[in-house]
Amino acid sequence: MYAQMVDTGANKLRALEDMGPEERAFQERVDADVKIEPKDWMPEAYRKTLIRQISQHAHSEIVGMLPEGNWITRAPSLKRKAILMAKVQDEAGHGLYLYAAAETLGVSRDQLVADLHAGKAKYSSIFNYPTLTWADIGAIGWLVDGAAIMNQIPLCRCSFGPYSRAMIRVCKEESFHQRQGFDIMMTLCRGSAEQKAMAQDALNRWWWPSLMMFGPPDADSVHSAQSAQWKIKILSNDELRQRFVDQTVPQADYLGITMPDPELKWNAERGHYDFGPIDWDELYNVVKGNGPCNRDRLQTRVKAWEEGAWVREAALAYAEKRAARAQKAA
Ligand code: BYC
Repeated sequence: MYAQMVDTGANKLRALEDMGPEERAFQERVDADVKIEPKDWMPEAYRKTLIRQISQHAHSEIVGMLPEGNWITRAPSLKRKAILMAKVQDEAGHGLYLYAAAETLGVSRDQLVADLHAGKAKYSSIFNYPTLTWADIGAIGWLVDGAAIMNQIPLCRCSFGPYSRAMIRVCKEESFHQRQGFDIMMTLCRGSAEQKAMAQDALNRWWWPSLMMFGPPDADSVHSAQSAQWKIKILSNDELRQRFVDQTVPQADYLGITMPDPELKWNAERGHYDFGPIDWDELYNVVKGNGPCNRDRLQTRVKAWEEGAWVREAALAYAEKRAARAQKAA
């Protein structure tokens, strides 16, 4: 599969015969689907790529709590409030597994968090859009968690053991998240004309940004070819995006709402939906920090970190006290 990416990708890959003995042995293990574990030899670039991707993924989970967190106090019933609280809490857990997986590569969580707060680290573009109505919470679960699962299922088979294992649990939880989002959309679409219009409006605003979550087109994806050779990426950005469109359009039909894309059409010859052009300038602009909520998201994270300093200090003091007591008793 990565031969296909080499044709379109920006990077040239190294052939096995050009590698030194350690690198060749590493690549042969990857090719044989043997997991790479933290203490195994690995190329420095593989380690750096994983730290980049896993930490961006962790930051996405943490920043991703904010758009939905905004609606916990405004959820329309106690049941919806409890469900949303549990979902947002799950996202925090995903962030923690992922920071822990990144730490196995020799980077500290404090450093990763400091980079996020300094605006140096990326996180998924999607979380820089506002949640204007309750229907947005439905659209996030249905589309954003749906896109996330599409991307994360192949990551369960990626070559790095701690990342692949974290993804298995994350995917199980994400599938509940996706269903709760679809359930919200379903309730709205079966409700009053006004509620259905809210669901349509949320779809209109979240559809294109959800397609952007899969990253730039393969031809412009700088990391794809190398990540495919290392089996960090099992499917390309465009393949995953197409699968997501094919899976989601019938779900919108079932809900009785329409994707905001006049060019969307089933192509019987390809066996896939054709869809209109994506505004890549919008993605690059949001990733550069100019999305509708980038500044607000970072400020909120930094404030939460500063205001939580006393909790971290107390937890550390307690752990030290317990360790000292245990040592004395021993
Ligand atoms: N947004 O060469 P490419 C969730 C960057 S959270 C921002 O294709 P790669 C949830 C990319 O990082 C789930 N940046 O890169 C949580 C790279 O920049 P750098 C989030 C993007 O890594 C709460 C550059 O563009 N999922 O489910 O091969 C509530 C070139 O791209 C984006 C993950 O994080 C973007 N959309 O492929 C609800 C999945 N796209 O690093 C839900 C893990 C691209 O060179 N990550 N960039 O400065 C991946 O699978 C891959 O990193 C990507 C990009 C497919 C995203």
